[in-house]
Amino acid sequence: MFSFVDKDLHQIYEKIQSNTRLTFEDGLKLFQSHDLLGIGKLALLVKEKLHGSKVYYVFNRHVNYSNVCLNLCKFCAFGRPPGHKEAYELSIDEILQKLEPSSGKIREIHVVGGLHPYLPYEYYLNLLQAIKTRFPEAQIKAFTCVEIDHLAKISGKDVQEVLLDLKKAGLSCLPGGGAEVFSERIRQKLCPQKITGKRWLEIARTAHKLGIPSNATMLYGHLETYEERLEHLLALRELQDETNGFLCFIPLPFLPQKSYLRKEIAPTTGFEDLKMIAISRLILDNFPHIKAYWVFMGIKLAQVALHFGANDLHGTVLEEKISEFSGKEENKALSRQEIERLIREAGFKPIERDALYQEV
Ligand code: V47
Repeated sequence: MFSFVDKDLHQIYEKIQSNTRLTFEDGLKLFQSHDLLGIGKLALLVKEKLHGSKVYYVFNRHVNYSNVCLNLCKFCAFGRPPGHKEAYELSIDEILQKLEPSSGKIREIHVVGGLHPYLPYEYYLNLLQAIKTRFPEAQIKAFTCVEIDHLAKISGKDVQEVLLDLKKAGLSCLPGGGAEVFSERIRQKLCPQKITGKRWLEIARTAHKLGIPSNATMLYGHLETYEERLEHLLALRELQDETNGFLCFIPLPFLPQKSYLRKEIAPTTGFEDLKMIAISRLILDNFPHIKAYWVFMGIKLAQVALHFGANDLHGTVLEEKISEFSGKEENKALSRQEIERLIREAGFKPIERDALYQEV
């Protein structure tokens, strides 16, 4: 029997022991509690039930093909309007060259960018085909639901047709970006041009029904309330009940340093980041994996998060432009040895995976 500083956590412990689903109210109690170690203990219990001592990572690379974006969300320091002096778009050859230097077999290539007004539909299909031809062993995780909506617009096709075209060109799964917080109130304030939360969920549903799994994220630590975080998590849990197509959930701490909001919003604290990981593990009982994304969280805190419910440390990376533009002073890459050491020193067993969480 566990003992908790916050006595309210006993009830939640009992629910977890009896596999009773946590409610919105339970989630609120968890967010309002300061018993971080108690919440962490609960999340670790769930994680160990699901994965024993395994912690996953992937030998991967990121490709941010362009920062030109029509949406220009207030939280994003990466996007630039068309014609801006810092705007860029990479040719397919440039992308292949960037992926070339590799000290191991790349298993996942993560491709995302802004909503570019002029790149033609064929660019995206040719990009997938070219990557797949050059790196046949790598699975391609590309284009968030927001980009899929954009591709439907520029091609005049519906979302289902676009997803089938992309799948044929080599797509394995979708990354979890663009979800932000589903709350309309927040979207109106931070990203009024972006697709709604409802549309994001609808596109994820369509992908899952076509056999394309996806990840999900939540951007937290800006203007949202705990209630809005919970609504977001519960909407994901509900869709997962229906499709079982989500692989992984990734809470993304807002990095305000270079965004429009830097003067209004302070960065999240380590306490809040660990709580967010743990509560995600507890509420999302039907999600197989919770990722501690070291690129945004920082390597040291991501390692500690493995004791707070996270069972995935993402990957080796090399270059990732969203965090770089956002001012995150972090390593750009981790070697396989470094990732494995972080996992082992935390007391877990490192398991290399592919984009679909198959062990390699
Ligand atoms: O959708 C943008 C976020 C996301 C900022 O699926 C910011 O495995 C913090 O989704 N501060 C893209 N966050 C990243 C993403 C992701 C990352 C790693 C793994 C996976 C996966 C997905 O980054 C965007 C947005 O929510 N973002 N700007 C910022 N200043």
